[in-house]
Amino acid sequence: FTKPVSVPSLVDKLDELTRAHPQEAYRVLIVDDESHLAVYYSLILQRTGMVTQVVTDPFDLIPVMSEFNPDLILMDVYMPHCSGLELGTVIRQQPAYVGIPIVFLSTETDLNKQLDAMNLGGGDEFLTKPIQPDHLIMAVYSRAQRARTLRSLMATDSLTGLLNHTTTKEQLVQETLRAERSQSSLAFAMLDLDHFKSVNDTYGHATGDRVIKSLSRLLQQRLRRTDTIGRYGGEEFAVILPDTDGATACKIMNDIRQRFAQIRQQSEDEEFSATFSCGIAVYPTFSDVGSLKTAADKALYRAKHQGRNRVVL
Ligand code: GH3
Ligand code: MG
Ligand code: MG
Ligand code: MG
Repeated sequence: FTKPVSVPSLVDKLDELTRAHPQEAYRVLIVDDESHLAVYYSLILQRTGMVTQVVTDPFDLIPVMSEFNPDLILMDVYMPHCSGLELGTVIRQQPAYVGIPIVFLSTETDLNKQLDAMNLGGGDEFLTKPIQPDHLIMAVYSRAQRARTLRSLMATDSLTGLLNHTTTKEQLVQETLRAERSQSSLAFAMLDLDHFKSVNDTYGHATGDRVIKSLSRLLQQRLRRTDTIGRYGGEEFAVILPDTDGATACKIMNDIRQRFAQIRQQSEDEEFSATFSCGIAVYPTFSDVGSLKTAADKALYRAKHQGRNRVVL
C-alpha cells in the first residue's frame, strides 16, 4: 500500500454499504483447523457487514459449501488429514464452484510453496499469517466484489439486463421446489413477439431491438420484485409468478399485453405498434418443470394459432 488504509473508516464505509443492501452482504467461508484464528478472521470480516461461516474440519467443507453458498473461500494451507491445496483441487473440480475466489492464508513463506497453492490448489491469492486486519478486509472485499459482478454479468442478457435463458431455467427449478415446499401455486408464462420477422424486415433490426427492450421495461415495471423475468430467446420471454393461480396470472398478463399494444414504437421515420402472444401453465396442475414448460409452450402455440395478441391458459 502506498497510501495506508485506516481500518476504522474502511470498516465503517463497508458496513454502511452492506447495511444499505443487507441481502447483498458478501458471504465468506473460512476454513482453518485452528478455531481461535478462524473466529478472529470471522470477527474482522463481520465488522464490515460480511456474513461468515467457519469450518474447522476440512471434511465439512463440501457439504457446508452447498448450504452456505459463499462468494469467497478464505482457507488455511496446513490442516490435519487434508491440506488446503487438496481442498482447493476438489473445489475446482466442481463446475458450479469454478468461479468462487479462493484466498489462501498461511504461515508458509516459501514462495515456491505459495505458487503451488495457486497453481495446484486453484487459489487466487496467497496471504501470510499474521495478517493486518485492513489487508485481510481489502483482499477479501475486492475479490468478492469482482466475483459477484462477474457472476451477475454471466447471469444476465446484455440487451435487456433480464436473466438469460440458463438462469431463468435454474430459477424455474428453484421456484417450483419452493412452491412444492410451501404448498402454493406458481404460474409460468411464455411470451413471444408477434410477426417479429416482419417488424425487423419493415423497420430494421435496430428498431426490432428497441421493441424487445420496451417489452422488457414494461415487464419490469408491471411485475413484482419476487417475480422472475427472463429473456428466454431472441424475441421470447419467460415470466415466473410465485404464489399466483391461473386466473390471476391471466389477468396480470392480459393487462401487460394491452399496455404493450398501446405503446407507440418509434422507427426512423414512423410510429407503429407491436404485440405479443402469451401461454401460461400453472403448478401444481403441471407438477414438474418439464411439463410446466411443455404446457406453457403449447398454450403459446394456441395463442398464436387463435390469431396472436392474446393470452392463453
Ligand atoms: P410469430 O408471430 O409466429 O412469432 O412470428 P415471428 O416472425 O415472430 O416468428 P419467428 O419466431 O419465426 O421469428 C422470430 C424473429 O425474431 C426472427 C428473428 O429475426 C427475430 N429476432 C430474434 N432475436 C432477435 C433480436 O435479438 N433482435 C431483433 N431485432 N430480432 C430478433
Ligand atoms: Mg493450520
Ligand atoms: Mg419466436
Ligand atoms: Mg415471434
